[in-house]
Amino acid sequence: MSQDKKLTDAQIAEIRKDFDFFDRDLNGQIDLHEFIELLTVLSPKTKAGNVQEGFAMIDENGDGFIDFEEFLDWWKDGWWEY
Ligand SMILES: [Ca+2]
Ligand SMILES: [Ca+2]
Repeated sequence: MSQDKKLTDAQIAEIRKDFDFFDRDLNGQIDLHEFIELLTVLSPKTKAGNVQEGFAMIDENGDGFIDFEEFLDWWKDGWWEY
């Protein structure tokens, strides 16, 4: 039942900043190692075993990287929201 939440440009810019922050090697994609760091910061309670599962869930096209679009979708879903 979740509505497709519209993000404002300002929100997208914020998310972009986070994405760039966690994209340590600045290749425009978040790999599994970068994702682990991200989770450590955003969601410290995540169990190690769930990391790969979570990564696979976000990596919609299954290429082994999270690109900004996939990251944005994940964000919109509010997976980590408190
Ligand atoms: Ca990267
Ligand atoms: Ca991907």
